[in-house]
Amino acid sequence: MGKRKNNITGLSGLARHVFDTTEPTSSPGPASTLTSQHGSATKRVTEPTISSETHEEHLDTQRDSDVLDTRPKKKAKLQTGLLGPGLEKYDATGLVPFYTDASQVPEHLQKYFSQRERFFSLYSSGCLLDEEGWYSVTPEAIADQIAERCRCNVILDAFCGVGGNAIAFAKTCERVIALDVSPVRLALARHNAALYGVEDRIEFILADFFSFARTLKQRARRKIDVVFLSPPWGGPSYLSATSSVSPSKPQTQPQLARSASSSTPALAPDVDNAEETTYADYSLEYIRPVPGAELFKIARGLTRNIAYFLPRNTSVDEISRLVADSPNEKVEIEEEWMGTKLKALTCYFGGLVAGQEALFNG
Ligand code: MGP
Repeated sequence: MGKRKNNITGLSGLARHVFDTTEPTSSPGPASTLTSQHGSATKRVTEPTISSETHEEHLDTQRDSDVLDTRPKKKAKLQTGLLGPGLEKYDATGLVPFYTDASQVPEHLQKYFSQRERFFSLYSSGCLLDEEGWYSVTPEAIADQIAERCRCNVILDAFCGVGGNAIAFAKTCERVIALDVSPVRLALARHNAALYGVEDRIEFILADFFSFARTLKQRARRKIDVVFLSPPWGGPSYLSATSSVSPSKPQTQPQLARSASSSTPALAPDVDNAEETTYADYSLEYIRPVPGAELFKIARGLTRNIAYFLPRNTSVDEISRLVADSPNEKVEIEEEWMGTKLKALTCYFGGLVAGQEALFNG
């Protein structure tokens, strides 16, 4: 990936977070091992604005509990579930395989299985992932970092998947609304949240973000402080995605220089990684189910405060153009590193940007 400029209009800076990952399957270090060129965002915990009456019965959506209740033969599995006594109603054991050994894992998922404890430090206690979850879940240390930046009252996780981010948000936010269009993934997310003991802070809603956002705007009954967008990037081959918009071809060039922050954890030198394959820019057009700029616009209809989780090779020009209609607004791009590998970018907008906190309630 080429060097990312930070002098493009609308960009305030480039932060870099490095997580020590010398041991592929070891648990990520505690949050205190994170390093940043920027300080953490100010805490913004306000009084809850949601009353129990403002529930989704008015929304054009279906709660996951309705879905779970309709699943047949669930009770038979509850006795032997991974969650154990007391958590049977959240237990999704049997919906997907729980792999305990690499020999059980299909070839195409092997590289993800080897990172299982990076994804969920409690993996071995019984975390469950479906195929899409394996290749798209946010590693726990990164999810925790993003959640710290997004600390607020109510956060909407628009594409919750198997729950990696929602679980992290439950640690820093009063309330998490977690949406997904897949009843299976939603059940897995709730199962995983129960393993982490945070399921009661998350509302799992079977809904697509677009109809949910539309209904929410129409009813204006619920204030969302932050929207987190971690949409499908177009599958595991997103790095070489192509379309008529911007053809891409892998090329080789030196990897990006790493932050020299004094609190950066010591990393084992990785000679093999001195050069890494880089790819042409990823266009927001590749995002599914709607192009990324359109998705952003819908989210901004709910709040200015957006955290957008994007591929590491996303076009910085396109990111900066997202706020072209608000010329004084800055965007902050945070690089999420694990050891010597850049995993993804988190782009912060509105009051989530360091130095722009005044926009948070605006
Ligand atoms: P990756 O590049 O596919 O994995 O995804 P890895 O192991 O770095 O691959 P390698 O081939 O370079 O060794 C890196 C990270 O991006 C994953 O851990 C996920 O957090 C995230 N990610 C990957 N995909 C395909 C998606 C996606 O479609 N949507 C979202 N939201 N995140 C994704």
